[in-house]
Formats: sequence, C-alpha cells, structure tokens
Amino acid sequence: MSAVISSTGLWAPKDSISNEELVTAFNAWSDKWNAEHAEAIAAGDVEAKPLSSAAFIEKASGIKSRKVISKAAILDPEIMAPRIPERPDDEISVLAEIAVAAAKDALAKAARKPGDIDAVIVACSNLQRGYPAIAVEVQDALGITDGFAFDMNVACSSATFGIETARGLIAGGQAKSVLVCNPEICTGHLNFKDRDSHFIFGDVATAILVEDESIAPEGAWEILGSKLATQFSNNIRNNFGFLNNAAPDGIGAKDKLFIQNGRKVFREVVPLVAGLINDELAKIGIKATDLKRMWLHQANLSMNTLIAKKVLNVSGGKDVDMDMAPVVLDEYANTSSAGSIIAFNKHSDDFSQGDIGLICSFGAGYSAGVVVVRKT
Ligand code: CO8
Repeated sequence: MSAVISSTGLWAPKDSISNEELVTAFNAWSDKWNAEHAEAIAAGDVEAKPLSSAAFIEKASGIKSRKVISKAAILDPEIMAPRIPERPDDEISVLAEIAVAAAKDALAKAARKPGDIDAVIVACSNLQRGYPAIAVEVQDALGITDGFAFDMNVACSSATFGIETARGLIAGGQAKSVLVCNPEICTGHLNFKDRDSHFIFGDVATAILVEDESIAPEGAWEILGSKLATQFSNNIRNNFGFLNNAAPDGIGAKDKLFIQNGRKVFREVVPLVAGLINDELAKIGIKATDLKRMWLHQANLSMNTLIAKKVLNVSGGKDVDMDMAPVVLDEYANTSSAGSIIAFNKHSDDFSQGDIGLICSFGAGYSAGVVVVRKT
C-alpha cells in the first residue's frame, strides 16, 4: 500500500525577536555580569563574558529573527529564559496545544474531520513530560475517539522519521490516516546566556497528514522513496532527562540545556546529508536535475547552500538558485524538526502535477532523513 502526504499545517507564535533585540538583552546581561565580577576578571580568575553581535549572527547563520512563545522573559536580562507557567493537569499542556493548532490547519487543508484520523504521532525534539504521551492528549483534544497515538523523538529528524513511521503503519494495515505533529518549543532548552548558541532556535509547530493513497485528496503528494540514517555523535547534545534528579547533586546543580560544536556539525553533516540524498535519488532512478525543489532542514544558510550545490553538482564559485532550496530560517531560526516542514508548507503551492521535490532533515544523533515526493 502506498502512502501520500495529504496536507501540512503550521502554527507560529505571534511574537518575534530580532537579532538586534536579542543581542541588546545579551549584552546588557554580559555587561552587568562583567561589572559584578570585575575583580575576579582583573585577577585572571574568571574570563569576562564577551559581547554578542547581530551582524555576526546573520552572517554566520542566516538567521534574522525567531518566533517565540515568551518574548518578554527571554529579553529580560534578569531572566534570559522563557517563562511559561505550569498548567493544572486538567488543562491542555502547552506542547499539546500548539500541536493541536498545527493539526487543525492540516486537517482543514485536506478537508478531514477528526473522526477520519486513525493515529496520531507527536514527533519532536523535546517532549514536555515523560507520560502520558503528548500524542494521546492531542488525540483527545482533537476529539479522535478511535485509534491510537504515541510520541517519538529523533531530534531535528523527528518529522521525516515520523512520516516514514506513518507510512509503515499504513503499509502494515494499522491505519489509513495518520497525523504527525511536530511541536517544537526550542527556546525552552536554549541557554540564552551562551553567546555561541543564544541566537539559534525559535518556537513553532507543524503537522503532516500522511494517508493511504486510496483516500488521497486531490493534489496530494505521492511518496516516491525515503531513506533514514543515524550515526552517533556527541556534537549536538542535551543531557536533560529523568535521571537528573537521581544524580547525587540533584537536578538543579547544572543547567541541562542544548550544547553543540557547531563547526564540527557543519563539517560532518554536509557530506553525510548530500550523500544520503544522492544515494536515494540514484536508488529510485531520479536525477537531481529532475527536482524542482529541496525543502531542507533549517539550521544554517551556508550549510543549505553547500548541500544544494553538492546535490546539484554546482562547482567552484558558481551560485545555486536558492529557489531550489528555500530559506525560512531568516524569519523562524532553527525550529528543529519543524524547519523542513515549514519550508515545504510555505514553498510548494507553485508545484504542478508530476513535479518532484524532496524533504530533508538532519541534526542531533546525528540523524538524517530524506522523503522524495511527487505532486499528484
Ligand atoms: N557574536 C559575536 N561573535 C561570536 C558569537 C556571537 N553571538 N558567537 C560566536 N562568536 C565568535 C566565536 O567566539 C569565534 O571567535 P574566534 O574566531 O575569535 O574564536 C567566531 O565568532 C566564530 O565562531 P564559530 O566558529 O562558532 O562560528 P561559526 O562560523 O561556526 O558559526 C554556527 C556558528 C552558526 C553555530 C555554525 O557553526 C552552525 O550553524 N553550524 C551548524 C550547526 C548545526 O547545524 N547544528 C545543528 C543544530 S541542532 C539542530 O538542528 C537540532 C538539535 C536537536 C534539537 C534541539 C531542539 C531545540
């Protein structure tokens, strides 16, 4: 049984933070910290906190702003972190709430009602709690009374791995219509006091409706092929987890936030991803020049340019037409698993029947996924 992508959905917070706003807050915090530690800095006991720069951020990453759930607290030099109040157990959790918002957008686009859905997968980088699964809460909030739901996490590749998992459920006869949600509150695990990474992430939610081809709506996307890959690396890591509380010094002893070696990630992931795409295209007999577009993971503009060049075999100083690999990270920053789906959602309306494109994710794990699609 073949599967299609029937529709996608998007939810984004109303507030954005520009690089300039973020850097102003960071530098105010940094100046204050340096003033408070002036003696220790002068004695060489601690290093002064360096200042951040909006120009550096845009040049190094391509990010100009990010959408966030909790703007004021992130920009308050006394806080420098989102502040999202805990909710009582009888209210919907914030992660489920944004997943539901994106899901409703996807369902409306495919003219589907909640009763049409057989399974819900929440596939994202950071799950708000251990259990019950966020996906079961999303299933309940949408009013899906039959079927099943579960969570999965493959970091930035959660969406492509989620699509492939949905495809497997359809092939195995478990479901005909699977809703894959990618709620990403990335600012919750970001260290806004770390100059090297404070600019990287934003918040957003996407949803993907994967269905059996027998019920595909008009204009659905046939999945021609897909390939998943993982390779262990400590270069992107988050040590937050349920055993933090079991450590002798307890959970509060150390921040358990996102850390990475960005340079190494850049160097190691570009060839891995370009190779994965080229191998999959060769396997299913499609030439790179047959592609109308690649909706790539949104982490770094130069990284995407380089991947596009490698896939399209554009060498030397020649430019690649970025219409081929559209950028959304200038507006959204890195939104982990949602990035390539935002790009697909926003930059696919001009496809005609028969046009071919690919969705590609990559990130922590390392993990990478390619899904080749053709407009029906
Ligand atoms: N302002 C001014 N200067 C700075 C700043 C700043 N904010 N930050 C660093 N610098 C300085 C450095 O100190 C360094 O100075 P010096 O040369 O004197 O040592 C200089 O600028 C260059 O620094 P870098 O080498 O770090 O800069 P890069 O050019 O490598 O750019 C990037 C840094 C933008 C991080 C880049 O390396 C990058 O994007 N790499 C790819 C990273 C990537 O793709 N990571 C994957 C992200 S993880 C992911 O997508 C999902 C993770 C799992 C999910 C998480 C959910 C939230």
